[in-house]
Amino acid sequence: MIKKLLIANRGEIALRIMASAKELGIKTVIVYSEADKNSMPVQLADEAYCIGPASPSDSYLNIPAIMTAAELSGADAIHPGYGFLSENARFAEIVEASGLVFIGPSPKHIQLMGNKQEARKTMESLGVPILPGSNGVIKRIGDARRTAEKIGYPIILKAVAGGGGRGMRIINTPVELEENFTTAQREAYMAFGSPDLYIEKYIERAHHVEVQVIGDGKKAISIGDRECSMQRRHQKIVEEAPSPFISEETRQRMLDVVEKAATSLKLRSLVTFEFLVDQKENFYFIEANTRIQVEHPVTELVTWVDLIKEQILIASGGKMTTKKENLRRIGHAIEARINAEDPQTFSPSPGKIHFLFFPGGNGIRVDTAVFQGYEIPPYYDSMIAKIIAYGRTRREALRKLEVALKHTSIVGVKTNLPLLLKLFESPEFLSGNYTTRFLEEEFVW
Ligand code: MV4
Repeated sequence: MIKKLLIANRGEIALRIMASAKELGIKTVIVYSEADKNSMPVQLADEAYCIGPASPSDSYLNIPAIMTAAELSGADAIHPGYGFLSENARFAEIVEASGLVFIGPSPKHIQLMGNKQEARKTMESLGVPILPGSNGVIKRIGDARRTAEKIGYPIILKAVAGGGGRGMRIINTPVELEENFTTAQREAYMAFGSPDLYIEKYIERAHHVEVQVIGDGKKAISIGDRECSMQRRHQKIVEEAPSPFISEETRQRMLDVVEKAATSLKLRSLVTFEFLVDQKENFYFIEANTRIQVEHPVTELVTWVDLIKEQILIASGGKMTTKKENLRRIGHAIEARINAEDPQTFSPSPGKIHFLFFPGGNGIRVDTAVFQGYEIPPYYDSMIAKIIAYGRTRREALRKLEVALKHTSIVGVKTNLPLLLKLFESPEFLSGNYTTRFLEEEFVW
């Protein structure tokens, strides 16, 4: 059993991990940057180690500093949270080579899913539908031309080492392909250290639906789906469980095909499988994430599975406490991400929080690490809280969420609260049939 857990992250997810660890009687160690010395995770952890200056590359991505803190503290496991080192296979390897437990999938699985073309090929071989596209890595423009002619325009160029929407280019014509291919390779090389690209048929009006898998290395279970189409520049702002768009029949087919593939792969810990779903409810695997995700609470609320606790128990060598026979999905959950940003321009709005209030109430969960008097540092992402509502129906969850947002008060920094409230009045959101284009291209307020 794990006795002492080092949390290599910050903010709300550091607190969320700490809560499950403490519930299990595990001591907690936090590592923090100079900019986070007055943070809530530092206050609440049993031990805290400063690992460097504010810049992520000097602290939360600084593997030697984190490993030193692990050694000094006597921690026997590391949880990476999301972002930072969470999907770094080399980090997972180093942790394991040091005799510590890495809380997450095996380094091999992190590596496999980090190569988006390998992941695509692997899923296809396991019977998961993928979009028409390249069979391997596209190295030369000639291969790109041939693939594009075969599958037809529009196509999308993606970086093999990319993911999460970074380094993608939509290509509508052969001329655009000629104009963009080399630049896309160069950009991929600059951003991800590899110029390798792959091609997929581009689907225009898609839903982004993902499936949460939990596995113990022997058996994997699909525990539920999430609708994640409400996003801007690949930052999700609202997530729901279950997806209000897909039918029960589509959902069941998606969960089943993912569960079979994940079991074949002998996945351990948590993995999320992302799909694009078109208007006819055809679904296509696009990528898999080998970390706990920001939006995990909506799945926790409808399934009653404590995802972090499961991660810790599985990593401790125990088995999943989740049993497929006992798994239930009841009701509906909606999460709104509160960002410290200008709601018009979306530019970050760091600074001091002079007054802060979050409501509670039936079916309301608030995951946050901010408090009155806290100064939001400018070095990290702008998400400062997640308000999640749970109800028997989507309507009920939405009403509860609207009331909770209206009762929220954050003074001192700009937030996206006004945008969220307007969004929840829009007919498109109310209908549940909104695509990834909605927030960026269709919503006016
Ligand atoms: C796509 C796509 C359409 N066709 N792939 C975005 C997140 C990343 N995981 C994959 N993403 C997409 N992949 C194919 N073949 C549409 C998206 C997409 C998107 C693309 C451009 C601009 C905004 C977008 C928002 C969500 C999803």
